Amino acid sequence: MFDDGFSAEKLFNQGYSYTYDDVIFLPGFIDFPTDAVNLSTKLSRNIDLSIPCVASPMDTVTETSMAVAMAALGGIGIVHYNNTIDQQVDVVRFAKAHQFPFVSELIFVSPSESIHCGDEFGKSQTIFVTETGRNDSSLLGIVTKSDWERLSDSEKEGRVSAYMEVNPETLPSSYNFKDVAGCIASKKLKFVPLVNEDEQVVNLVTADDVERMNSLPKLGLPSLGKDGKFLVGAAVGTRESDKERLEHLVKAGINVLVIDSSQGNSEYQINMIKYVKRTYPNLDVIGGNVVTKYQAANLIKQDVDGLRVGMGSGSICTTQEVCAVGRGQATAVYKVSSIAEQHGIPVIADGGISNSGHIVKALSLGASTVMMGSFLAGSNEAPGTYEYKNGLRVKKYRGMGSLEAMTKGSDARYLGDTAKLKIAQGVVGSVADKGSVLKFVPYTIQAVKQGFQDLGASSMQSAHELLRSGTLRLEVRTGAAQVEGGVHGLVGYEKKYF
Ligand code: NAD
Ligand code: CPR
Repeated sequence: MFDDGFSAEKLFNQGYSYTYDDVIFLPGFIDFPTDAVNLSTKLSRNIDLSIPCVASPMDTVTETSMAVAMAALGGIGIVHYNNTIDQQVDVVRFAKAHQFPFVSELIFVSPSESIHCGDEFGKSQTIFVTETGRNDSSLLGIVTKSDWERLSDSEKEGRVSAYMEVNPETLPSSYNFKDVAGCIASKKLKFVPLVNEDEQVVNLVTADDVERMNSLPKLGLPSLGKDGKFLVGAAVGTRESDKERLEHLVKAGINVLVIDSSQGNSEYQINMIKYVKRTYPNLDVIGGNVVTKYQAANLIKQDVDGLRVGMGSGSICTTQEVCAVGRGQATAVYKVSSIAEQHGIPVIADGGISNSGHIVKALSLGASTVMMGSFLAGSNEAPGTYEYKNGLRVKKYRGMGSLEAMTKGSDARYLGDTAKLKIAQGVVGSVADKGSVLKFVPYTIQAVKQGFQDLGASSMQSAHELLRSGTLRLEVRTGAAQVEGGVHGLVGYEKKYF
């Protein structure tokens, strides 16, 4: 081998804490096309994914739409727990009831209710009528906004049962996208509700959805469980009350559990892992967060099925500033994966991903997946609505330990039930509109494949072999090298990736 660059082992043992941007890989040898790169991977010991992407358990990132879209893409979403048990369970149930990535807002009323104004129709322009006024009973009728607008004022005052359309056209929720699209086209429908075997509405597909879907890149292999339903993960904390939450999540069918903490090497987490392993031996448990070999070893001893790596690397994070603990993410991923790999435990590189190059770096430094917050938060599928800030269309994105998120629901979890002094470890901000994850994630994955090809890695396994054998060579970039590595010296430019 030529004496050029450094092996990861040498580079990461010099006393520096490196971030993704600090390091750069030297190219390898290409003997396969980009499309031959296989990025299928493991989230945890028993959960396989066809793309290495995970949506973070944050309340501005992962609820139903995101969980469904990520699973449809071949990744996975981890549903956050900054809400009531019922709300988290509903998100999981609802996500698992989907066959493909359309998640219209579903609005229900009971037959005796009235509709007072057009805003009640929400974005989907349709209201479903069921006996209970919720999605847990069978469909009795529907009211569309356009039909409702044609009613006289006195009719609008009346009960919906007086004017709802009964026996609307529906399709079974087991239909695949092609079947649904075919029915919408052949019957010239504007929309069609999809119902389960109990006649409960689980999805609404519009003609616009079909058109949008047809314009997106073709989806690869979705993430499905043995029951043929989308894989969905959920996060819980390490409090006593999280055991009850977990019981309901398991009943709702979660496929994997993430135990959520910024510092996972604690007796609280170890006790929780022991409890989960004892109570739900078939459920994969991901522990974390950790950034050192010592932390990782303690969780590995408890037989975790995956490790989540990152402390202070998140875009909304102030942990390193407030608490003076953490680690540069490139170093953290390399160090933890060095020990996790010896035990066959996949590593999730969590936080600090802002472009496809960061994903290439995380995976080549030993991670099996990346967990993303800000990268996904500006998408159509993230919770919340778009607003305008300085002429830019943005969505809110906040840290789970920001004052705002803590006030919303996690006070007890974060501060101790009686704590009076709130110390935030994150901020509230916003991120630019990125469109649908169904569009930009496939492009991102294609870019990651190009990075792998440049390195000479045709799969996750071969990337990890290049790393461990010392064939992967890398260097630290000086400040000037980082400037040179970005666009520079132009008066103005527009950055478009696809
Ligand atoms: P946490 O629940 O792990 O810890 C909050 C506090 O509660 C800590 O002081 C902890 O020691 C304590 N605690 C936990 N379980 C306990 C128990 N059973 N009994 C008594 N005390 C207990 O949450 P966190 O680490 O503060 O993180 C909050 C959220 O913010 C999470 O979603 C986390 O992912 C996110 N966060 C992440 C990072 C990061 O760098 N990755 C940093 C800060 C916050
Ligand atoms: P980005 O993808 O936005 O860089 O980081 C997302 C990750 O940040 C989350 O998956 C989580 O680990 C971490 N995180 C969430 N809330 C946080 C707060 Cl308040 N502080 C520090 N890190 C946080």
